[in-house]
Amino acid sequence: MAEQPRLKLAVQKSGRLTDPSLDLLARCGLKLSRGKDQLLGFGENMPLDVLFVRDDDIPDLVQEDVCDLGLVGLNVIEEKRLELAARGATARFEALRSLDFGHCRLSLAVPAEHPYDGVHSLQGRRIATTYPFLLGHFLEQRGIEAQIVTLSGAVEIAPRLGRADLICDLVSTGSTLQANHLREVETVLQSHAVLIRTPVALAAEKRTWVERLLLRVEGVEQVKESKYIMLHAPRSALAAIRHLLPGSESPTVIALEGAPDRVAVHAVCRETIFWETLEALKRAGASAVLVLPIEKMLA
Ligand code: PRT
Ligand code: ZN
Repeated sequence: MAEQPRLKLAVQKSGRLTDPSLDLLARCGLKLSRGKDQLLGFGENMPLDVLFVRDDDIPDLVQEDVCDLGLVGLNVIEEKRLELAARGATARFEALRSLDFGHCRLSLAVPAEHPYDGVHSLQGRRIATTYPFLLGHFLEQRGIEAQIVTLSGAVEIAPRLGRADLICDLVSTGSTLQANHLREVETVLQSHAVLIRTPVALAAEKRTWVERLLLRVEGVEQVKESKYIMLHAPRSALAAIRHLLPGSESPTVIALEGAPDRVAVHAVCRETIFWETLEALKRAGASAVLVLPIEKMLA
């Protein structure tokens, strides 16, 4: 029998996206066997292998069809897209889905004591970055001419070293900026991880597995915030209670044996349930309220 074709997915080898990427795959049911320092992880229960690489290499590996899929930051693919466009080429990888991890923003930041009153203050300045194309595009769209100083890292110390007047770098908590006495002034790009795919048509078996994976990713992302809530309530309070349940479309209402005016309400809530919501439910007449985590969900 012919061997089943295996999908190859590129994941960052060691960095901020590694753990959340592997966590997502594990939640999608993938069991990966990987020897220490091995570049390739073997999917034991799915025809899917994981290639561990530097995040910057992922867009090329996917558009050159070395890998079928990749998990990478939007910042990396958008920079790549602009870099290719500058050379008259077109990016050939395709974004399949945004993911709920790797959140950060590419921002401009000025030394804390530096005055700033709008993008025109950037005119003629030297800006250090590892994202020259995204920054160039941002400036060009606003008609600003500035000098882009392209660095390969340690951007945040460039102003102190006199290499630039300000910086354009990724920010998540803002603590790096704060530690370097820099003040965030503009957002160039809001970023998060993205699942990308090859431009090449996939064989039917591979396509089926990509679709299954996407459905599972969907399920994993949905259950993150979702909870299952169960409660008892007087039938007369149903309208008020339905109104209070966050992000639930049609709760199940069940009659309670021996209590004709009371019902049990079960609902999937697709938003976080706060203590305030539970208190409001109680005030509306609910009792025996239970909130349960949901492990898996398939729409
Ligand atoms: O070795 P390799 O090339 O694979 O890794 P890398 O060093 O290029 O990437 P890595 O692991 O730092 O980041 C991988 C991806 O994570 C990025 O491309 C983003 O999509 C995403 N991401 C999310 C971030 C951050 N948050 C982030 N905070 N990437 C980098 N940072 C850096 C930022 O450059 C700055 O130095 O963290 C610092 C700021 O963080 P805060 O929390 O102090 O604001
Ligand atoms: Zn990198």
